[in-house]
Amino acid sequence: MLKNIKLNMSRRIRRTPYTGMVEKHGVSDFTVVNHMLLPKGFKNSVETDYWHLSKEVQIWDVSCQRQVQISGPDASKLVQRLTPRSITKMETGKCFYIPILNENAGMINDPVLLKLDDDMFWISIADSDILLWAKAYALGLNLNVNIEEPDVYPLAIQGPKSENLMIKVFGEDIKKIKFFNFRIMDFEGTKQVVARSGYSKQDGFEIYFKAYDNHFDTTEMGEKLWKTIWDAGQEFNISPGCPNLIDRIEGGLMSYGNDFTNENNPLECNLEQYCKPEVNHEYIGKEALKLIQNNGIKQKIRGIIFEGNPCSGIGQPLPVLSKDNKQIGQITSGIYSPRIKKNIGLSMILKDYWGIGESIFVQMLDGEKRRGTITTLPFPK
Ligand code: THG
Repeated sequence: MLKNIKLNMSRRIRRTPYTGMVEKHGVSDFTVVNHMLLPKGFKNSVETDYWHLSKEVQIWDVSCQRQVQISGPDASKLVQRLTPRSITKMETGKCFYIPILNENAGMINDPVLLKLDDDMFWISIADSDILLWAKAYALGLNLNVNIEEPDVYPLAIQGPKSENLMIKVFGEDIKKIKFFNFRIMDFEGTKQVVARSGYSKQDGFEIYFKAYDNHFDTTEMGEKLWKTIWDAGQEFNISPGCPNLIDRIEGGLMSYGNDFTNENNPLECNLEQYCKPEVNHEYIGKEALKLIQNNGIKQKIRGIIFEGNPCSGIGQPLPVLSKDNKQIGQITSGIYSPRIKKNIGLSMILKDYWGIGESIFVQMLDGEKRRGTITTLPFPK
């Protein structure tokens, strides 16, 4: 296993307008998502950050949530072809969580879709290259669209005090933004997309920061936004943060590439509510998904609570075993929950064993077997 070995930085690993700020705040680790840096930790432990996130407010550089902008006369036609979720009734100002499938109904992304106008969408992607996928498909279909990755750098403000902080910076209209909706808000004379959303189970917002005019330098303006929020956040005990593993797992928020891959279909990922069999529109993977919908699935993502010493986050999947020692799945994200006071994990589990309350064993990297139980997602409060 790799330990304490540095990852070399290069131009291919893109910095964000806020990277300088997170470095000043003492970032300790990064990961790379969509070829861009994502902070993974600061000075405090994941557990300290977890408690802070659940009580206060944090500022996160989630610029790696890249936008695939689809605009033009055929924009909605293309977007609809990319997902089983119907966008017929989607209004401007809405955010939709959408599965994107390949031709075998394998998941290739689980982004948030924003409708900016009837002919303008942003697909806020997880870690896979949807830009090329969408471009190739549009070329093949000869659609009249423009597809690009705009200079948009999402900044997340998460935690129960996020609303009061955002009101201080953007005004009372912040209160009018409902969950998974966005509004255009003013910052220093620029128009910014501000959504009530984020990769945590706390209240929170995402500012899809863009330095619209060419006369604004993106990094300068981004740092200004960060500093403005940071200064306003002092009275709310703001701290720098990042998507928190404990909060994410407790909340059952899945991570593409970790908890599921293109080997998995959306039903295995508990996304059936976005894959209604009765929709009329064509989309990539429809035939394959129909077969799966008719035949049923063999495995799905469940929660697991397991015993033993607090687990500090797992670097590779851990086998899940039945009572008679057969491998029945694997934990793909796991950590100790200080609230549940047990280790918890997200895991893909075979059908015969996915019943709630089923007793299982988790095999640690050193071979130790620990008792565990299958639970619902999100984890019980
Ligand atoms: N915000 C934005 N873009 C993103 C993410 C994000 N892109 C990558 C990644 N995260 C995509 N994955 C998710 C997963 C879950 C949610 C959002 C993005 C999420 N789900 C809610 C839930 O499960 O409770 C609600 C979903 C719904 O309304 O249907 O928030 O975080 N911009």
